[in-house]
Amino acid sequence: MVPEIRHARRIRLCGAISTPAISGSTPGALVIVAVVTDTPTTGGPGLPQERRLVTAIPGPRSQEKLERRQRLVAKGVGTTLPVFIEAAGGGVLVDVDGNSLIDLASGIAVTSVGNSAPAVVERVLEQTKAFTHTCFMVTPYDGYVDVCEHLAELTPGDHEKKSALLNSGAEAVENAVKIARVHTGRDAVAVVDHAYHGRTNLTMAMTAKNMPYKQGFGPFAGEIYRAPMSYPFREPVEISGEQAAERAIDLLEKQVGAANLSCLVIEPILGEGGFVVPAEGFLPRLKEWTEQNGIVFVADEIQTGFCRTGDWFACDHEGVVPDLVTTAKGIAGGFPLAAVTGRADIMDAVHVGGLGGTYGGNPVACAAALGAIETMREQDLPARAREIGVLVGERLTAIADKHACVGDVRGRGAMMAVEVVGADGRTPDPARAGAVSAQCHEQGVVTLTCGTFGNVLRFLPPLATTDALLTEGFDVVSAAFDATA
Ligand code: PLZ
Repeated sequence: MVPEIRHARRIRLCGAISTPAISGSTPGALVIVAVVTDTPTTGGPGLPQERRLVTAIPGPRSQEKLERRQRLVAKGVGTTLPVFIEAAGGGVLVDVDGNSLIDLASGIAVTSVGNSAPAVVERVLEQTKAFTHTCFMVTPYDGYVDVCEHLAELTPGDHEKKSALLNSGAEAVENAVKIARVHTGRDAVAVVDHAYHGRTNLTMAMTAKNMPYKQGFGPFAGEIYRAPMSYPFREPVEISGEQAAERAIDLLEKQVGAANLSCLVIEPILGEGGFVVPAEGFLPRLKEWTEQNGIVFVADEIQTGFCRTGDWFACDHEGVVPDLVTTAKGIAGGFPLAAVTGRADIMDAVHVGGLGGTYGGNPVACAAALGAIETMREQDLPARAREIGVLVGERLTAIADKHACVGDVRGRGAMMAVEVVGADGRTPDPARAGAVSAQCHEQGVVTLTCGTFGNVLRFLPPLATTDALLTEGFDVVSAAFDATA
């Protein structure tokens, strides 16, 4: 008799034995011993790398859990794709109904090395067994200093560097501003249009978009000034990167005064703001101007950093060497870790005890970062991001050729996007972008939107994904554009 396996997901094969160990079976027959278990499937790269839909999205088990989530979790915490995840690895997420989804989001640019990457898991387990916390400010440990050593080596520039480790991207940005203010003795902070820097009070003020990040949460921190960004697709007339930089500089000089600015904080490619790639020359000119005026240039590489754009850092592309760099997300394969890294003299401007926090540079998060960085180095993930960029770029260009609603294809490496517009080729069409994304979700592909106007579909696959998954994923994206036409 062949047993029917209804919920393969929940059956773990424990081994095969030869009878007569089990009474009543034919001596010598092979008996497969299986145990039904609630233990979740192990994630990591060993998971079958496939899209598999066995229920509607969300499936019944996810729906049950969503009802519970709604009862217990604050409404303000949103959900992009309402399935509960049980295991993930490589380029897929597996939900509690047994659906395997193609991941084109990496938990917002975090799991670049893949979910449960072996080197991350191994080091985390080892560290967890040794000790989980001391607070680095109370009694130090090697992992923290090791991460700082990697950061000094990998971030742009070969000058002497130091780092401080924190828990989240927003916290890293806040600390960069604190450091720049002490170093310069100035208050004002310059940011750009469409910027995203976080959800804490200071970083909300630095973030451009009101809904959902700022609405009702004021009053915001003062002394934040916003300059125009280089946004090639939306320039009324085409201007060069240098010209766009002069426009920003002129505004800051007239409205703030260079001598009052402590720092300019900028994402080298805007993330939440719409994957806006500034025109070439924009960043180098801004860097030059900050140097001339004693302003600290802070590159927010929280989304772009750690191989995402095909270099270790997006600033590398044009050889821009920031004074300070903020990192988070991809640094630790999914563990909460963030950093400010920069010129030793600037970092050391702050008095002893002025920087820190209970968990900043937690030993387990540091172990995860060491595993993630080791993986990026060994597998040359910047090169993999460039390969992904070629594949995804070709697919998106093909979609743009077919659908006039794609006004712009942009990005770099494994950080690519399309901007969706109306019939005039310009008016943002967030409804269409949302419909395409929703269709992808229904078909088992995890996509995200972004942009000040909500009309940008962005793609951030794990660098650990396969070409086959990317190809299938973009078949689905392409079909979603057809279906919503
Ligand atoms: N700087 C450039 O991309 C985080 C935000 C998701 P935290 N981006 C994802 C959301 O809706 O909250 C981000 C970023 C850049 C800073 C941050 C903030 O990083 O780790 O989310 O605090």
